[in-house]
Amino acid sequence: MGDDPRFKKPLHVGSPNVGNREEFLSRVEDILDRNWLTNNGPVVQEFENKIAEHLGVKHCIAMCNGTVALEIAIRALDLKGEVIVPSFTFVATAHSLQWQEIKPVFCDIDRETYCLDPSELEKHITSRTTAILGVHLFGRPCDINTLNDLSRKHQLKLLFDASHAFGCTYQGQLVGNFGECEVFSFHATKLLNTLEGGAIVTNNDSLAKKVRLMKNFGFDGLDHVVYIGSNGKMNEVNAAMGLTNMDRLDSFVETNVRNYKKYSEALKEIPGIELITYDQKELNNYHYIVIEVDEGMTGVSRDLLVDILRAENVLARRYFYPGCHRMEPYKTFYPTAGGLLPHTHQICRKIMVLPTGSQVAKDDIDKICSIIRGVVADSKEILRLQRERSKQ
Ligand code: T4K
Repeated sequence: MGDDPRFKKPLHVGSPNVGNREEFLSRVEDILDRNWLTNNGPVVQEFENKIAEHLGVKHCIAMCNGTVALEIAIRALDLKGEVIVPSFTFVATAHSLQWQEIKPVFCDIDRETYCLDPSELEKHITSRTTAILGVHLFGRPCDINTLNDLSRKHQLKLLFDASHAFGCTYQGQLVGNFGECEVFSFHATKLLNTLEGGAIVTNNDSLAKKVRLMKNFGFDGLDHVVYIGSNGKMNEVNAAMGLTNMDRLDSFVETNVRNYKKYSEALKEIPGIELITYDQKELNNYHYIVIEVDEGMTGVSRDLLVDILRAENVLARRYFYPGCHRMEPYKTFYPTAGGLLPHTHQICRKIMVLPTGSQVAKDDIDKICSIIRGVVADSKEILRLQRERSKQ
């Protein structure tokens, strides 16, 4: 295996999907000819319209990245005090709150969906709670209806970090249409990439207007500032990459589905390895190949398996280990936050994400799965021998 030339070039999780190179370069040529590079240029406007139309949402405000988009959404919604979030997410979700001195209150996740567990949520609500920030992790949407009911009951704002869920539906409607607003990341590693980028999408006219001002320093016309603002603008080249990739979106998803089926077939016979499933009644982008490793059954820990794959040039990831509450500054600020997160702890220890996307060939998947199969078989044999020996 170590000599296989294909593995000289590592297989990454997060390898970018890039559409037609010529189309992208021609768009960049146009941008340079026009000499309009940023500040709400025509390519950004076209990209925003395309995303809004695709999602069936009234407003899309493109941003420089998902983290700044989250920060601006939180600011525009006037959130304060405490906001309930999962700990099991990329740390940017928590940072976007703490950055503005809002306390992220970590709530446990549902064992099946890995999203906020609504039945755990009410125990975290205090007089200081202003919102619920759900994350549609790995493209599997939160229990949006129940979160909606809870937010209404307790008069909280509800918004979503939809970074992983572009092209996914909840009860037949595309993610992007829920809560006060939803935030996408278009980072290079996402299904739809603009190199770096993100967006706030919303059906709320006044929120959209505020967000537009806030991402441009609060300028409402020349020399006239109405809010404290930041610089969250997407530039023209990022939008050109976004438009180019939107043209290939269907083929990216088709490849992901094909890869998912291949993994599913190749992994199904391996005891203790379980590939997460996606609801067949909904659309999903299948952008994440996530497996749970049951150490009791495989005889090998998730971490050892990650290391072995790495030694074979397969760069699997332990997303989102160890959970935000065990990272700084959260573990210092909120040392008891882990007390109510049993599912978070369990899932953090078990899961890993495997490479997929348009850079991953069918043969690569066979190789990756055969490494996993081999490791599990070997460790079972070692365990058997150890047991036999201890009986002697
Ligand atoms: N909320 C959620 C739930 C998120 O997942 C994210 C981002 C955000 C919010 C914030 O959105 P942004 O502000 O980023 O737009 C990566 C990404 O940088 C990050 O965007 C993403 N989540 C997170 C899940 O993954 P790292 O620290 O793991 O990045 P890194 O450099 O280790 O790269 C990840 C993998 O991708 C590696 O295997 C290498 C591969 N890769 C990466 C890049 C940039 C490539 O093959 N080519 C590339 O160009 O965070």
